[in-house]
Amino acid sequence: MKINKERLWDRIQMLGEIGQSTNGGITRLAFSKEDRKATDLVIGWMREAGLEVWTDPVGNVFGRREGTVKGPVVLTGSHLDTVRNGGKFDGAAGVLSALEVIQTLNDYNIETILPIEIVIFVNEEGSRYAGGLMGSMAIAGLLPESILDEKDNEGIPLSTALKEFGGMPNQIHAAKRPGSDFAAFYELHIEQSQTLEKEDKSAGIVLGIAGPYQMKVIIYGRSGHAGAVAMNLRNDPMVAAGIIIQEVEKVAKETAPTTRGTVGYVKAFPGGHNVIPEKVELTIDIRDINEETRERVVSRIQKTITKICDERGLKSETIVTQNTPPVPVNKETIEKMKQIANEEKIPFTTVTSGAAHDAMIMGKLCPIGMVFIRSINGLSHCPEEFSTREDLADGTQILLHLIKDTANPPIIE
Ligand code: HGY
Ligand code: MN
Ligand code: MN
Repeated sequence: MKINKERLWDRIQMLGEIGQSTNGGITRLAFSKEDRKATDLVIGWMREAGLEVWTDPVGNVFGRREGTVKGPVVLTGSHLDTVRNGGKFDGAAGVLSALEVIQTLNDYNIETILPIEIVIFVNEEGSRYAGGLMGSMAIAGLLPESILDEKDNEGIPLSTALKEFGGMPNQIHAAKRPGSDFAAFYELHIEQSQTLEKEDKSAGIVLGIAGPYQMKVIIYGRSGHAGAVAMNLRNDPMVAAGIIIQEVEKVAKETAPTTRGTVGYVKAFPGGHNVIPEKVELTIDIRDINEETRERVVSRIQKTITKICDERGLKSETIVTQNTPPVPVNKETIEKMKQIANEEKIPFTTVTSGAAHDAMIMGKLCPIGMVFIRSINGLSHCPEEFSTREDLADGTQILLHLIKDTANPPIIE
């Protein structure tokens, strides 16, 4: 049984046109019109595949293929929202490979005992509204009510954007589903790093997912004239931000090969070339596959922030926007995936994921599995993000058998 790699590849290309800018970068921010357009395109394909389709109150879309019994579902999928100026494979590959699995089972007239559902999680990236992993957090019942008041750069509250997208902001807790609904959750995703390329393998079997700890730090200083205020009279938050940014890199480099520290966003207020800023806002993203290591890094950086601000007569405020612990994949699923890859003669290796995924949250409800496909030059979250049609087909072939076998559990007489 082989998936239809041309159909899958054509869909990736069609979807990749939505939100694409002239430089080839894709911007499909959560709940935007581009996000809506991409979601509607996939809903149309889901319906063509005979799936029963519905949307939950936070905007997650589900497509269901019945089994021969009313049992727990095998859930599979990913996200369609992107970062700003991102690529066409991050998230989309997981949604469309899941759909390809359904179409292939249909093409071969294969029934399964358990039902299968595809999911499109909303706001995985947290690029427009801080946090991310929103759709899976809602399903797991972990979404804080406060997220509705989050504002984007234009000052639009998430609740307004969600309503326009077709969600129901006043019923977000109704998106919660019990773990008993699910037999397992499987996600195909691009690797977004270079292990598979360096080892010349098309597929990666994920052993565990590093957990992101993200915070927004606001440093308050004293604004003033860039020419008039003498250097020794300044309380300049921008200089403090610069020292903190260097410290994030230094601590991450010194700690462990799996530790990551990133400052992806800095914003000065009022932001004039001849004005000492009144305040500076920056985001800090710390990750590691080991939670204790990650906690150590976070606490070192928080101490540095306090020390630098005290020394320079500044005030600071830290808001934690995401704190998801690292998640291991269970051994049984890993062995099953290895067996499938060997049977399908697909070159694979085992990897850990530095990037976060909805599978981390779903791992609180049911067993999870992730299959990675090779990212050319390890690039992602940029227009150069690329995976080949063959690698996408190989990863989907593993996903196909993983889903089929899980949805056809051995009947115990
Ligand atoms: O940030 C991440 O790891 C994911 O791309 N949202
Ligand atoms: Mn991403
Ligand atoms: Mn992703």
